[in-house]
Amino acid sequence: MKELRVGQIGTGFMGRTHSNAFLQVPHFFKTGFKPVLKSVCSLDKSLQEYADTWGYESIETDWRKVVARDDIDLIDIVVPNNLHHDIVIAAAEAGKMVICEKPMCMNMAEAEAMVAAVEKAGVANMVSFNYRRVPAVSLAKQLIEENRIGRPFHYNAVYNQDYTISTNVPMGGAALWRLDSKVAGSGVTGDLLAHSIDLAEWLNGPIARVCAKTEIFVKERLHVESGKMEKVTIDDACAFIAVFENGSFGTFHSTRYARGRKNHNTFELNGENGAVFFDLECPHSLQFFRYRDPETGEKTPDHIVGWQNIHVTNSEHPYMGNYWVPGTTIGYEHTFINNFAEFLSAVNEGRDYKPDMRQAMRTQFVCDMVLESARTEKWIDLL
Ligand code: SOE
Repeated sequence: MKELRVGQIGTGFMGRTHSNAFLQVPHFFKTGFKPVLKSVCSLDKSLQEYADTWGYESIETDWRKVVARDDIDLIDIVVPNNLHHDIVIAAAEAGKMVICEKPMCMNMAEAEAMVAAVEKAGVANMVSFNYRRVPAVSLAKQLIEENRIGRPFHYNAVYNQDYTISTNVPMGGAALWRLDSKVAGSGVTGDLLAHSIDLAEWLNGPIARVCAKTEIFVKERLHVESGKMEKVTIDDACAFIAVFENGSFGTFHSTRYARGRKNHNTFELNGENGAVFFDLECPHSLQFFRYRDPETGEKTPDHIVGWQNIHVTNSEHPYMGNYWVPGTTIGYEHTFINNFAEFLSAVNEGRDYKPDMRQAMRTQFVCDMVLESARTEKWIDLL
C-alpha cells in the first residue's frame, strides 16, 4: 500500500467527516492507498485538540504553508465556500491531488478557473457529493441502469431542514457561515439543492430548463462578526420546476424552515416500468415499485403489485459487502468512507473519478441558473 499524505484545511463538521473517512478507508476497502494525516490547518482555538483527536502529525495556521509542503500529496478542503477557489488553484499549481467539499465554490466564474487549474496541472480531483454513496442511492442508480424504471416521467426531490426558523439564530462565524451569502455564496440552493441536483443529473440525466422561486423569511439577523443586525441575502427557501433532456418533468424544493425536518433529503423517480423513492431519514431503505420486469417484459400480477421496501443491507448491495453481515447497518459517516474509497481506487487504477471538478461545475452552473431564474422570474435554458 502506498502512503497518501493528507493536508486538511478546515476543522469543522465536514473536517471531521473527512478525517474519519481517511482513517477508516483502509479498514474496509482495498484502494492501494493508506492515508496518513500529516497536517491540519485552521484558525480555530481548538486546532491542537482537533489534531490530537484525529491523529494529525502537525498543525498550521496558514493554508499556503500546507499547500507548499513537499511531504503532502493531497489537499483536503473543508473550509467555507468562499475559500475553495483560492485553495484549489494553489493546490493544483503545487501538483497536489484535491478533495473539495461541496458546493464547489461561489459561482461559475470561480468554477471555470478551478477546473482550468486542476486540468492544467493534471491532478486527480473530486468534489465531495457523498449522498451518491449511500448504498440505497447507489442501488437506485443500479436499478435505473438495469432499465427497471423504464422511460422516466417524473423526478421529484425535496431537501428540507429546520434549523434557521428562529429569528434569534445569528449568521456568520464558524458555525453559521452558511447563512452569510458573502461566505456561502447562496443559501439552500448551494448548500442543499446542490446535493439534489447532483443526484438528479446522476440518476436522470441533464436538466434542460429551470424556472425557480426563492424566499427569505427572516429579513435581518445578528451577524456574529460585525455584532450588528444585517440584511439576510441568502435564499432561505428555493423551489424550482425543471424539464430534463430525456423529457421527464422535475420538481425541486428546499428550505431550512420545514419544522420537524432535520436532514430530509428525498427523491422519487417515476417511470413507465417502475419507480424508486429514497428518504435519507430512512437511509437503509429504498422503496421500489416494480410494474414490469425488463428481463421478461412481464407485468407484475395485479394482486401483488405494490411498493416494496428493500432493506439495503445485503452483501450484494452497493458497498455493503465491505462492512458487516447482512441485515446490519452503516451510517452517515460511511457515505464519506465509500466516496473516498471510490476516489482512491480510481486514482490507483488510473481511472476517472466522478464527480470531479468538471462534473461538479455543471452542478454549480445549474445552481447559478436556478438563482438567476428566481431573480429574473423567467425560465432559463441550460443546454
Ligand atoms: C447543512 O446543514 C448541511 O450540513 C450541509 O452543508 C451538508 O452538505 C449536508 O449533508 C447536511 O447539512
